[in-house]
Amino acid sequence: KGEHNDKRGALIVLEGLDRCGKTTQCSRLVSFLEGRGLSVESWRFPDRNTDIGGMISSYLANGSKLDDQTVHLLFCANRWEKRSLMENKLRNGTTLIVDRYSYSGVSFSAAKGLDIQWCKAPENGLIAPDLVVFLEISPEEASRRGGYGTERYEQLEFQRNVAKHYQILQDSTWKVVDACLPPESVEKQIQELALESIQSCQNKPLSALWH
Ligand code: Z5A
Repeated sequence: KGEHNDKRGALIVLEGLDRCGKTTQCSRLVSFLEGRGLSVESWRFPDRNTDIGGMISSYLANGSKLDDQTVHLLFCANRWEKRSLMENKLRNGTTLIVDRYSYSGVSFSAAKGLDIQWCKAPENGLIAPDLVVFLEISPEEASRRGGYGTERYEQLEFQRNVAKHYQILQDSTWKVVDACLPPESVEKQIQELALESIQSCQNKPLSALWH
């Protein structure tokens, strides 16, 4: 199996409050890396294309009633159902740019009042990112951006609570980028961080959340 590890891809996750610009920056980063001839794919969680993703989507659109624990486990299961594909891609040298991951999973559920350790437990064993880019924006600033307020979690007080829990989860893989800078400047910083991570992950085996 060792030979697959020589040139593995990097797992790069973008996180942040709603409307911080993750989607914009994920697609810009993928184009940039493709332009450099790298093998790269754009992923996002929730992945709404699976059966579990469909249940999540309906919940987020206020179309179904589920208790908080159930919702938490659905989001987590949605990552687990993609875990082996994720591992294969990374081992085969494809870098994955992922819009939200377990940090969203824990921060959003803990913000509803669930115990943070309980929230982290089922995420144990998912692949640990090589780099988490946290796009920092205040909930107030985010709410002034386009399209805010249509889904279940898009309320100021709730986003403040999510922000608090994100802070608790910060670890050594995190790089914080000011999401209120012009998009081009955010983009440039993320490009540098991503290139550095793609380079340095070559010497590191894949590891698991959450030690
Ligand atoms: N959730 C959860 O509870 N548990 C989990 O495990 C996971 C997620 C994975 C849906 O996620 C919800 O699920 C989410 C968390 C929860 N709820 N909330 N809140 P989603 O990823 O499907 O949806 P989203 O977070 O709402 O993402 P989004 O709408 O795609 O927002 P975004 O990606 O961060 O931002 P954007 O679309 O790139 O940009 C937003 C606007 O800002 C847009 O008008 C841009 O033109 C503008 N923008 C972008 N960058 C800038 C800069 N630099 N300056 C000024 N304006 C900018």
